[in-house]
Amino acid sequence: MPDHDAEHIISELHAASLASLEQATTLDALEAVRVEALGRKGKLAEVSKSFGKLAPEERARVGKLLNTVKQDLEMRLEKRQDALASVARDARLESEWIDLTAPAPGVRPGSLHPITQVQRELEDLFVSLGFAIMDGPEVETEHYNFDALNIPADHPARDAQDTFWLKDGRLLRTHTSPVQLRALEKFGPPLKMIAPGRVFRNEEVDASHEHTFYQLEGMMVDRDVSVAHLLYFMKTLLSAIFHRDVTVRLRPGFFPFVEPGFELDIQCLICGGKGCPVCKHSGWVELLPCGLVNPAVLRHGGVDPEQWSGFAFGLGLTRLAMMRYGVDDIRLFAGGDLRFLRQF
Ligand code: FA5
Repeated sequence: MPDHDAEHIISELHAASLASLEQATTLDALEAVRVEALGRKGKLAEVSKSFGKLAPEERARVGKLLNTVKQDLEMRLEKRQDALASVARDARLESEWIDLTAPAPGVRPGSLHPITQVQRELEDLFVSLGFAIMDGPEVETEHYNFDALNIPADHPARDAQDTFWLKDGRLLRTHTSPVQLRALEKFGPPLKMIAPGRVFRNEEVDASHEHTFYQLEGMMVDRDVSVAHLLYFMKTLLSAIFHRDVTVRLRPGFFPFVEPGFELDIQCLICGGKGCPVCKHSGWVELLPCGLVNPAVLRHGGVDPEQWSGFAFGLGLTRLAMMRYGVDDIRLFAGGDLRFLRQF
């Protein structure tokens, strides 16, 4: 092989290798270029094999050229490798970037219990109507829970509200009505108040009955309070909670602490009135017993019934939450099952 041929081939290999080097966009592709040009079985190695046939002075010249080309290629490969490595590093950093200030994943915000949600909505509503929010003890005396509400020891109404007694004669309150008396004694008329809270009954648990549940008591005592006032507030309450028309029925109801007394029932929203375990197959759910405060109760509270009159109601808050959210078993509320609670 004549030396100028050898020089020509080397120059061409040089140019071709530089072109492939420029085109290589990944470290792998660059490595392939290196192996092809400079590897043990690469193109330059192949050319140098044919040196044996050259005259010694030509061999020296071509050998020098070959070394220069090798060095040049090595230098450029290294540069290109650095550049590609830094691009690859940037891309990796970009893809692995995390925002250390972002809230930790996996912690989901909690939510209020559905009964608390309904209770708070009602509190907001009644506060906007000028009612005060009051509280009473869950461990009550027989006097406030029964006697002062016109339910003496031998009255059959006590059977409907069987409860848990403490050894000292006190009891777990069966309803929120004792707060009526406590409020009258403490503040006197005129008075507008609600008293949400937990109540207890010693009774068989089923789809719509718990031994521990929530009620919301309400009372307004003023001059000439009538059934018309009572109905206005009951309607306002129901439309605020359900945001839609619900079918209700009003029927006479007996409670010793009201006169006249009513039961305000709501058509069952679980079955649409067709009948189900929640409404005991009647199509109606007892929700809102109410009436005009019995003069005997006003007297017990130190209020003159000749001067003042009032209405009172005892909303079944847990049942209301059932109707509002379409919960078909009351036991779910206290069951602590997060799959249930997370829906609210
Ligand atoms: C009372 O407790 C009266 N204190 C209500 C009242 C207040 C009447 C003021 C007049 C004036 P009753 O026992 O019906 O009434 O209970 C009231 C509501 O509590 C019922 O309508 C029902 O919605 C709910 N309730 C009663 N028992 C249970 C129970 N075991 N589980 C869940 N909710 C119940």
